[in-house]
Amino acid sequence: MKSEDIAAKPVVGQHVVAPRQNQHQPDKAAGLDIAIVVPTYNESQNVRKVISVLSAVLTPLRFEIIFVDDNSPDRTADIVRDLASEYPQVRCLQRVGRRGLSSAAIEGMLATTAPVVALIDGDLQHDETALPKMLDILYSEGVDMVVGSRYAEGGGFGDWSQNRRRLSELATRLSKRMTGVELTDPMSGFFLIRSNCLRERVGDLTGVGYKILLDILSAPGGKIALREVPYEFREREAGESKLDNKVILEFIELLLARTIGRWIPTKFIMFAMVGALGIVVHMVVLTLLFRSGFVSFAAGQAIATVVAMTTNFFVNNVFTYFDRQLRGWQLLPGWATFCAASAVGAVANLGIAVYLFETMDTVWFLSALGGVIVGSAWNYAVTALYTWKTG
Ligand SMILES: Nc1nc2c(ncn2[C@@H]2O[C@H](COP(=O)(O)OP(=O)(O)OP(=O)(O)O)[C@@H](O)[C@H]2O)c(=O)[nH]1
Ligand SMILES: [Mg+2]
Repeated sequence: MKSEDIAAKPVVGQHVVAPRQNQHQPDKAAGLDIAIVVPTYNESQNVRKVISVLSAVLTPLRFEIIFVDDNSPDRTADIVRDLASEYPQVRCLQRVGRRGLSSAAIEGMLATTAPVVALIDGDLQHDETALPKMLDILYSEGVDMVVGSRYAEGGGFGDWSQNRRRLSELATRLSKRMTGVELTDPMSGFFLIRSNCLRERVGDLTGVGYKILLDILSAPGGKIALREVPYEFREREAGESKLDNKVILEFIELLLARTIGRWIPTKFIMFAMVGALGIVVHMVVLTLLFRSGFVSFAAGQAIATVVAMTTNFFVNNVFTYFDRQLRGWQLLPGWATFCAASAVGAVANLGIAVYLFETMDTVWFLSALGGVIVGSAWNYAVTALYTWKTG
């Protein structure tokens, strides 16, 4: 690459943080200029074209293309390996027994010795023709990262439906506000980064979910000097989207991890949110049964407790533990251990609250709060270990 050419080029996008000094030259010692990481899950129909378009735009450079495939049932990994005989720059990292776009991206980016690594989707939605320009900007501006942005002037979302567009805008606003990341498109999955910058912060990444860029930029360890370049998001070439409810829950988990999760485990926060819902369920059921005169207070309280525990179990199963959801027959022992743990938790709650109130002379609401916190922590710890077996 000729730096005199790139220095003359206009910078596209937004200047977020001051660039590093003395970072204007590619690493001469490295054998490669750039590695392109392509996470794939069931992209067998797209990989040939991905390789061919990437090779066409990158050819003057020394590059490798690393596919990180999570053992796709459509045998994407086998097809990638076959294509490597035509394209020697192709590598295949096949992960077995694991899923996840962010973690695949991280492992792919760590697998190369190239000084710069780019991330691009395997369904041809990202504009690969922007890559040489992005690499030019990285060196000419001396920044650590160049991000493709759909929100920057000149970028766009192609044929996205109104609903998907609105959801993306909401998630973008939420993530900017919660993490303080200053970027027009923190949800972008298309960027390039200096490998050493990634390696410096890899220990602080959560690796959760789809939003690897947000994960990197919200990690502790100082701001990253970056530029944004606009690009137009394209239609998926072939195959199916992997976006589902799980992606939304993983996004919530990442945002929690980067905010309140610095002090309290994210799963505990989600568990406590469900616990608060359980109190509402309990009170509604008790009101309906007791106030309407159907049953005695004791019977109403007992029924409300069982209903609230059962609701909490099912909501925790799809919300807090969406990533290790119990299904089919597993639900029965899951429900039983959850109820048993909650019963002991209730006794602990009562014991602590009464002890604080009567023996320690604590104000009534602090005594009650103490009981609730100890009971919830117990419920969380025991159900994590026995119901959802996270130990
Ligand atoms: N290795 C790996 N790759 C994944 C996983 N989930 C998605 N991908 C890949 O990540 C890229 C982005 O996923 P998509 O499902 O296309 O997500 P999207 O582009 O945000 O959504 P669409 O616009 O609906 O396509 C694609 O190349 C997928 O094959 C996963 O669990 N593991
Ligand atoms: Mg896609």
